[in-house]
Amino acid sequence: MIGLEQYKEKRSFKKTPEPEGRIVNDKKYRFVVQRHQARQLHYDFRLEMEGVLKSWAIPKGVPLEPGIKRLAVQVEDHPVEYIDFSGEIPDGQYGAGTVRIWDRGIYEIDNEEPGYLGITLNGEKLSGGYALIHTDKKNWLMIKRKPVRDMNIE
Ligand SMILES: [Mn+2]
Repeated sequence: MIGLEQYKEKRSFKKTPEPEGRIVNDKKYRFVVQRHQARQLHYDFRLEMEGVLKSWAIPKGVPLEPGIKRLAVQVEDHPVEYIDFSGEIPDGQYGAGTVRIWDRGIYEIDNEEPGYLGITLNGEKLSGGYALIHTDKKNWLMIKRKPVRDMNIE
């Protein structure tokens, strides 16, 4: 088990010069949002995860303001190379239409539980905390989380 609880329990950081410390999560993964003008316009949100791109189609796009919920329909995992794809999918092919990269950047996982994924995005357009909440079957809701006030400032 990984954690600093035992380390912290044994020490009083007001009295010892030892570092209180925090768990360092230096793993940075990429995300992309592709604007996909297919038969129906939608935005494909993809997270680099476990060697693939976990993917959701969001008809109304990624929410930009806290509190707005957007339906995000999980679709099949895509290959990591798809993160750079921009182009025309020919008529008659699956998803025929135009794909353009709408935003890209890196993300961190803040919290992962069954049916819940809390992430922080750091892109060119999108930034801050988001949550993906599983509702049923392939349906998830994507919500921009409200900024958390810095607890250390008094
Ligand atoms: Mn698509």
